Amino acid sequence: AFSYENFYPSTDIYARMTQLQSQYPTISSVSTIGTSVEGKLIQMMSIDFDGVSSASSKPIVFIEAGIHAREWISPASVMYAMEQILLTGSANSDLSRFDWRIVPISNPDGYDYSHSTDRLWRKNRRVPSSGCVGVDLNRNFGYGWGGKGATTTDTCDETYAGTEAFSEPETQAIRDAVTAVQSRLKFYLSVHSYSQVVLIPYGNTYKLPSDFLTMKKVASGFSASAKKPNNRKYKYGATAWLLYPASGTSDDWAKSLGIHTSLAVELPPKQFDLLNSYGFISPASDIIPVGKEVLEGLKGAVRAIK
Ligand code: 0X9
Ligand code: ZN
Repeated sequence: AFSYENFYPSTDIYARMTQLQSQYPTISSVSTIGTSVEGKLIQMMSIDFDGVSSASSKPIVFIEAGIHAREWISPASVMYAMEQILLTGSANSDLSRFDWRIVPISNPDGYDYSHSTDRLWRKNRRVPSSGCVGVDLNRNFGYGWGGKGATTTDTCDETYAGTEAFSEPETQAIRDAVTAVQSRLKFYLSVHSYSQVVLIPYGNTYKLPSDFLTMKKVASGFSASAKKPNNRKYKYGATAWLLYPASGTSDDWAKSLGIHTSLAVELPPKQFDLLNSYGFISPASDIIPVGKEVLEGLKGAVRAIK
């Protein structure tokens, strides 16, 4: 049976999403937003607090998780937060002020490959005509594609950006699901591990956007609330300064649509944390504590969005 004491491959997570949908039929729906390189479904949970069949005009939060295969804590903690939003959202005015679109496994081929074969796999499973397998999906989006912190020449690079922007079916799926709700989209969150930081666009430049301080308030709201469950502090700041420059990322592309706030969060552990030096290999005992941080962080973030 599914629990938050283990990590699971995509089929089990999708089964759980279907089960949750049947438990909350009035407010939830599961849809297929695309198909991976290997033909796996990319599934999205929609939570519409006014009811699935009403024409809601609520603002939308879009959460994309699991775009990097090895970052297992991302799908797991986002599934935990999703369940809590379904269970408690109707009675929570921070959560129910928004409708939610949640893609827990944005890279199902890579994710399952990291379960079956190579625990530290990052990219998707694109097989090129020559060279190495895999495109970094978080370099394949159509804003600043191929710029700083990405490579377009070496297919073997861990940040290989693909042959062109949106060359991959997985990024096309996210793109189309996001643009379908663009007019209502207020907040986009890309969930990664690890570093324990909240990153503010844009990642492809050291220059700050004119509304940086507006987004910084949302990042600060996430950080302050995420600290509540376990007293873990998430630093927040401009991506290129706090982490490193990266181009063609999902959060940059989402922000470029003109939405209020787009952020990327890197879940625990911190970098250079000697007590928790497991890096990408999160223990399953982290799922519930980190899941609570994601849930509380989201509440704090949306409270800062007016
Ligand atoms: O490099 C990445 O894609 C992300 N870090 S990770 O270790 N999870 O691979 C950071 C992406 C942050 N977003 C932007 N740079 N815009
Ligand atoms: Zn990542």
